[in-house]
Amino acid sequence: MKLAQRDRLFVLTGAGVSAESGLATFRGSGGLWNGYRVEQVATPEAWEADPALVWRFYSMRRREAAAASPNAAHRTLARIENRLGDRFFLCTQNVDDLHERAGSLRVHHMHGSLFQSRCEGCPFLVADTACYESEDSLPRCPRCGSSLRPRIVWFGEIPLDMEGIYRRLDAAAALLVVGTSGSVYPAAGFVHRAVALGIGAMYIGPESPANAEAFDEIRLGPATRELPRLLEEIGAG
Ligand code: BJW
Repeated sequence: MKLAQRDRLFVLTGAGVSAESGLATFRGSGGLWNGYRVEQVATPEAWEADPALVWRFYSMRRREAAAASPNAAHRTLARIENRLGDRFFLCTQNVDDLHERAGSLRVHHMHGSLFQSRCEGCPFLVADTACYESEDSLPRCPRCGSSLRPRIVWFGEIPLDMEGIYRRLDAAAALLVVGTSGSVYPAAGFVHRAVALGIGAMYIGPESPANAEAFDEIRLGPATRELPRLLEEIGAG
């Protein structure tokens, strides 16, 4: 991947980028939680049926993410951003904060943030690192009294700021996708949009994603190995 002096880079990351920090991916082995698939706990229907179960799931995720550290893949993306400045944009499907802790500044969490909660009845949004483990400890909105839920985009909900995402993608000269199965939309469709606009697209990860056919180049390998190699190649202008 070569970038000319004014070229912009759009990066999309998924669970694979945090795998080497010890955080489980969704669809790999170990991707189950207490026998539940992600589709069973990451939906508005699950929340409606059993908020305590959903909060236990996200409480566990908060604990695990807080205990994890950024890895060489997160750090390399921060170094690429450091070289490119505002020609760099990182859109992550991940809800952990490892990109920020590695030093990335221009990060957009399209599927929400693990360490935020929001009210389901009013616009109240709050930073929240607490764990809610039992039925009688579930949090309520201090403004209107409705239930507070994790600020996560579940299946059937619209990812955050799609307009801003597409504006950044359309302005890019290259799309780099790292560590995602290419099976969850709309993120899985970014590469098709890039192809239609003539934007070069590269994938990095240990196995081919479901949308592999759309990429110009696929580099098979763990992100902690392949991203530092890529950094050496990028002429950041
Ligand atoms: C490594 C590695 C290493 C391992 N180095 N790599 C039918 C057709 C098309 C679409 C739909 C459909 N039916 C329903 C839909 C829509 C639906 C969808 O896509 N469903 C599919 C299951 C078919 N999507 C939605 O509902 C979305 N909303 C939507 O579409 O709204 C409509 C709309 C959109 C746009 C504009 C207007 C309207 C919402 C999706 C929300 C996803 N939410 C989740 C859970 C919440 C977050 C959380 O709890 O963390 O987000 S699901 C889960 O999947 C999570 C992830 O962000 C997301 C993607 O997962 P990811 O990153 O791909 O992880 P894995 O585990 O699948 O893959 C890991 C990868 O890492 C693998 O490839 C490994 O090889 C790799 N890897 N080690 C690099 N060391």
